[in-house]
Amino acid sequence: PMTASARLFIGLTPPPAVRQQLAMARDQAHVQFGGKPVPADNLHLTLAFLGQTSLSRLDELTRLIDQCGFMAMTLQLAAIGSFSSAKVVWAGLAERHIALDALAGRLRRVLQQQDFSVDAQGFNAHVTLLRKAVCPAHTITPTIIWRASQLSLYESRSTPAGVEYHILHRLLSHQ
Ligand code: 2AM
Repeated sequence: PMTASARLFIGLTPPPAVRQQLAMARDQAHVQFGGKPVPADNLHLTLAFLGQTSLSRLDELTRLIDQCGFMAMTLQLAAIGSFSSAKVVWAGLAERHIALDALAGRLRRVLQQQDFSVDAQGFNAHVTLLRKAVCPAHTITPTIIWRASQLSLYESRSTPAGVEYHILHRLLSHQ
């Protein structure tokens, strides 16, 4: 029989207050750069993109996430930039974040070891704010302080109304 699959990725989920600040930064960027604003509900920071994955591996994936040693961390988003090739405008970190890079590295390594497909392009921390837009130069935005305490396994679904993300599993860290 055919096993169902889904488009999956793992990311950090902002708490409501941070989501709201990201939405404000998005709106400001939209005024400046145009494009298509990402719905507030969809704002997140991807750690690893798996793509189409068999749902028969969901339990395995859940366990792997629970065992990746996730600890809450504080992120400071202070830059607006873009990937001109992908035509997305994003909010990015003020500076490199060792714990975040380490978390993404651990996740990606263990996913690869377990034969999940992980995007080949390296980890590049960003929160996509606009699609079909570019910004000509990096700019600075009022700093958004994000206490990141939720790691989520997301399913991305295409619907006629646009992309919807569904959280299939979440790991919370309080410390
Ligand atoms: P983006 O926001 O920069 O487009 C769901 O699509 C999430 O997975 C988004 O954060 C998206 O990044 C990311 N994503 C989609 N396709 C990807 C790919 N091939 N490689 C890496 N990340 C990808």
